[in-house]
Amino acid sequence: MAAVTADQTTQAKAQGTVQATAGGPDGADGAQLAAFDAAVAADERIEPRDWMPDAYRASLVRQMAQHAHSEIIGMQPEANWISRAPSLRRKAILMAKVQDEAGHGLYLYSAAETLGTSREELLDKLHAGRQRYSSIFNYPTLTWADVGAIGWLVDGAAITNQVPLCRCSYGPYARAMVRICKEESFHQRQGYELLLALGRGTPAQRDMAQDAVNRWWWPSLMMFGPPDDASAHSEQSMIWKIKRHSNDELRQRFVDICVPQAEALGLTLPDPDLWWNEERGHHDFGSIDWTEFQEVLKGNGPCNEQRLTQRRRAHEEGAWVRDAAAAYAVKHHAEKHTTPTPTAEATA
Ligand code: FAQ
Repeated sequence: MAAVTADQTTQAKAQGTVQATAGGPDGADGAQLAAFDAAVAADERIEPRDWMPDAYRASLVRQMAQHAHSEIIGMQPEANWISRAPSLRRKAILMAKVQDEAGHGLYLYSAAETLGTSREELLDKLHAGRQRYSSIFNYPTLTWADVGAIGWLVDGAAITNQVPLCRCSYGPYARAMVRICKEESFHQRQGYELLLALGRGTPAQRDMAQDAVNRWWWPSLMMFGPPDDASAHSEQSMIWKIKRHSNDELRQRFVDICVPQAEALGLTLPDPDLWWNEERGHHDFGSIDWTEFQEVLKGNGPCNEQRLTQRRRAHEEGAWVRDAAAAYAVKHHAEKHTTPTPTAEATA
């Protein structure tokens, strides 16, 4: 965060682009808060050692944890198909994708660590059901075409949501997102290409692709979060430039992107109310079942229990790997810091 002038702060506040927080919360003096507000207003990055309001830090940890957990829980539905991929080529691609998701989790847990929260602590909260992961991963993958639908729609929704996060005000999160988005683009294309292959296949393969799209379409729209008027965090997150667009704006963007892609795939989207609104310059679409969304968030989705049970089991079964890595680190550290006994030759 570069030094800011009082003028910049005043100007930003006049434009209404910063949250003017009265007094000195979080033990900050007015100058620290003004510097933070002005840096955000000037589109500068907040870095780990910069002063930041406690609420900003907490909101970032909340969102980044939810995001990191989504990446690693999101490995499960697709991993279900690795052993049943229809060819060696498809299996290699799917394995690479699932490994990428693990990597995304690592980048995000590491980025969250820069805010003073350890990966262990976040994982404990996930396993105890005290932190969320994306609703989308509580749906089952019933056929091979679901791998294509996840790539096209779920990764597609993820990119739409995450490209603006590359401009997030918090430096480590924004930088992690640049790499993640590049990889997500590959994921989206593999899903699209998979569905294209099925769409050009036998009638049974086309039906399987259509059925997968029918099941994944609405849950994908729910990935963007509740409607703006019910989104608890959007307003403040946008003031802080953690989020750059509202949930509904991004959802609309995603629908507009998907409609021509579905046409190119020869598939339909399961929404009779979907039509081009010339006046708005966007597609109108039908109402989302927010009751279903809330039920999934409460833990009552088709796979919530299965996903958490599997995650806890994987964590327990991986304990020996963590123990071995920790023991190696201690040994390596000790070797590096032990002064070697001087040899007779060296002391001569
Ligand atoms: N599912 O006030 P808002 C991926 C929660 S990664 C579950 O609108 P916010 C890659 C929200 O956390 C997919 N919970 O919240 C991949 C909050 O709960 P809290 C994940 C949801 O933060 C592909 C409450 O509702 N992507 O797909 C959902 O401003 C294939 C109120 O909501 C990210 O996490 C939901 N759909 O906006 C991996 C991106 N929506 O904390 C593997 C980063 C909302 O009060 C395989 N996250 N909630 O208890 C974000 O951009 C935001 O956090 C939103 C929600 C947009 C998800």
